[in-house]
Amino acid sequence: MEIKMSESSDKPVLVTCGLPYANGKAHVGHLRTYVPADIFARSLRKEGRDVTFVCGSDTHGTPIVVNAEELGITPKELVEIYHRHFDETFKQLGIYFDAFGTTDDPENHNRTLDIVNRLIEKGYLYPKTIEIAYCPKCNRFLPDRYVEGSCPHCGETARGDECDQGCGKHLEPGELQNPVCTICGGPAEYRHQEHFFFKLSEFRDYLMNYLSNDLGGTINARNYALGWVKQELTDWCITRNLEWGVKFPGHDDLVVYVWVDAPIGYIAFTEEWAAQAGDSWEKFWKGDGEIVHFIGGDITYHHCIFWPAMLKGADYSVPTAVVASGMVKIEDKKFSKTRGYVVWVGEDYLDHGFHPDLLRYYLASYTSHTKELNFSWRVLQEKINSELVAVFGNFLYRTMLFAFKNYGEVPEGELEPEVSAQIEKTIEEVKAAMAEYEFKKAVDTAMTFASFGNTYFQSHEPWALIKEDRVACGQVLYNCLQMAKALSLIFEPVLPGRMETAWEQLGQEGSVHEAKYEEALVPLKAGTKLAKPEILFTKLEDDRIGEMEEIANQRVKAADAKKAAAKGSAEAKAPKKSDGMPPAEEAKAAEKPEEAGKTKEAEEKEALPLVEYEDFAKLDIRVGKVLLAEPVKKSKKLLRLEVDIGEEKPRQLVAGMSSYYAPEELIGKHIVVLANLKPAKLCGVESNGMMLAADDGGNIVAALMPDKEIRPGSRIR
Ligand code: B3M
Ligand code: ZN
Repeated sequence: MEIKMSESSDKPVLVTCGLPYANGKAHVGHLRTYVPADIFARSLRKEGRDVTFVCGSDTHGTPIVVNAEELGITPKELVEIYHRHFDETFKQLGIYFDAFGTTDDPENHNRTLDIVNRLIEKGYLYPKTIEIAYCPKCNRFLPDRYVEGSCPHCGETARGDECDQGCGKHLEPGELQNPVCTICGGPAEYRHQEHFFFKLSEFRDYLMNYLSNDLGGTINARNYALGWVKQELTDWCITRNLEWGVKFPGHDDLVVYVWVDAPIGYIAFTEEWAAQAGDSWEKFWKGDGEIVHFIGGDITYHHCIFWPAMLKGADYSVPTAVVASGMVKIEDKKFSKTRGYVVWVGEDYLDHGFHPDLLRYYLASYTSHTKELNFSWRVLQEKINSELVAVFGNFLYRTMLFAFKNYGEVPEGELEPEVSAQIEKTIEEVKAAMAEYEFKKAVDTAMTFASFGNTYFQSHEPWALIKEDRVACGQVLYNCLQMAKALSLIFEPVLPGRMETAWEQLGQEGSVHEAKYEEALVPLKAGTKLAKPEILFTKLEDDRIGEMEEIANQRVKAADAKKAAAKGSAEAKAPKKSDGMPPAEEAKAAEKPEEAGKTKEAEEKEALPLVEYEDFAKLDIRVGKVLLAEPVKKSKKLLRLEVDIGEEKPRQLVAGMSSYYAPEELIGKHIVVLANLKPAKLCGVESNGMMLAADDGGNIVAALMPDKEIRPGSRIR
C-alpha cells in the first residue's frame, strides 16, 4: 500500500531526484530513481498540474576530495567533468530537469549559510570537543572516507561516516574502532577537536508526528524512518576538516558535512529555476507547494529524518512525500562497480545504439518501484520484443500503415462509446497508479489498452471490410487512429522520444510533450494528413544481446582478475601474521587453495570430515512456514523471521538474507530450518534456529524450499 499523492490538489508540485555524486559515470543504478521521477513529472504535467522538476550534482564530501587527489586534479575540476557528464546523459535519456545545478553554485553556498545561521540563532547547533581520527604520518585529520575501521554496532569493516559493509548505520566521527588512515594505510589515532552538532535529538517528537501523519510517498521510506525515530536519535556532527565544501560560519578550517549542503541543493536549484523562469522558489520552501523527493532506498534516513528536522529547525517547509526505490541487481548479482556488476549508461547502452526509450520502458515496467530491480540483457530483450514490439508497436504500425495506404488521411468517422470508455478508463487507472508511485501498474494498464486496440483491429478485419464497404472500414480505422492518439499521449511519460514520432505520424499539431491526457478524447479531425509510418520498435536480436552479455562477462572476469592480483600482491607484501602457529602449519595455512592448484570447491570438500549417520540424526531439521519477515533494525543484511515449525508458537529466527530476498518474498513460503541449533543473538535479536540456504560462493544464495506443499514441522531425514 503506498501513500497517495493528493490527486485533487491544484497546488504546484516540486519533484526532485537524489543528487548524483559528481565522482563517477552514470550507471543503470542511477536511472532506477531518475527515470520514474521523470515519468512522474511528465504524467502530472499531462494532468495539468504545475510541476517543477529539479536536480543537480552533489559536488562536496570526502570521496570527491580523495578521488581528485588520486587523479592529481582539483575537486572543482573533477566535479565539472562529471557534472557535464550527468547533465548530458540525463538529456540523452529524455530526463529533462527545469534546473540541474551543482551544490558548489553560489546559490547553494548562500542558502546553506542562511540555514546554518538560522539553526545557530535558534540554538539548534552547539560546539563540542570530540575525538577525530588523525594520521600522525600524513599529519592531517581524517574525516569520513579518509579513515576505515570496524563498526561499533556490528563489527564489520566500516568507513568514517557509514558502516557500508555491515549494518548500514550512519557513524559519527570518533565512533569507528581501530581506525586506519586510508591514504597511507597506517594506524590512525584520535585527537581532540572542536566541532559543531545539530540537535537532532530535540526533533524526535516532531518527527514521530510528521512521519506518522504528514509524510506521503512510499511506505518503505516511512516505516524505515519510523523504525529509527522510535529508537534514540543521536545529534549529528555537521562539520568536517576539509578545504572543499561550504565553510562553516566563522571557522575557516571547517566545512559543513556533505549531508547538510547536499539536500539544501534542492532549495538552491529551485532558486536557480525561479530566477530564470520569473517564478517563486518560496511557494515550495516557504509556502504550501508540494515537495516530492525521489531517492534510492539507501538514503532514506537522510531524507526522512535529518533533512525534515533541519528544515523545521530553520523554519522552512518540509517534504510532502519521499519516494524510495528498491535497489538494483545486475544479472541477479548485487550491484558492484568493483566486482564488475555494473551497466554504464553511456558505454554499455547508448554507445551501442540502443534507444533510450527501451531502457526507460524496462525500468518502469520491470517491477514495483519499491522492489529490487534486476537488470538483465535477456530480460530486456524479452520485454521489448514481446511487449513493445509485438503488442504496442504492432498496433500503432498496422493501424497507421493501413490508414496511410488506403486513405492517406484520417477517414470520416466518429468515436464509438466502447472505445471512448476504454480510453477514459485507461487514463483514470494510469493517473491513479502514478499517484501511488506504481509505475509498473501504470505501464501494464497502458499495455492492456494497446492489446484492446489489437483485438479491435483484428476483430473488425479492415483488410476484408475495405473491399465491401469503404465507409464502414473508415469508421473502424477512425477509432483505431483515435486509440493510437490516446496511446501516444498515455505512453509519452515513459517513451517520450518514440511518442513524439508517433504524434507526428498521426498528423497531430503541437508537441505530444505539452498535450494533456484530456486531449486523448478530443475526436480526430477527418482529413488530417497522415505521414508514411515508420516502425517505432524493432526486435532486439540474439546476436546483439549476446554481444552485450559477452561485454558484461568480460568486465566481471577482469574485475575478478584484478581482485586476485591485488590480493596476491597484498599477501606478498603483508608481513606474515604469525599467531604462534609452528612454521610448517603456518606455511600450509597461508597457502591459498587456488595457489596450490586446488579449486574453492575442492577446498570446501576437503575441509569437511566424514560423519556417521548418528551425527546427522542429532540435527533436528524441519519444514517451516514463514509467517512474518522484516528487516532487523541496525542491520543491512539481517531479516527477523517468525516461522511455524509445527510447535504451538512460531519460532523466531534471524537470517542474513536481506541481500537476496525482500521480506515479502519469504512470507508464506515453506523453508528448511535447523531447529535445534543453540540460540544466538544477532544485532540484539535472538535467533532460535537457522534457515538453510545454498551459497555458490559467488553472489547467489538460494533458500532451500520443499518442492511441494507439506505440513510445517515435517522432519527432514
Ligand atoms: N549524492 C548520492 C547517494 O548517496 C547522494 C545523494 C544526495 S541527495 C541530497 O545516493
Ligand atoms: Zn596517513
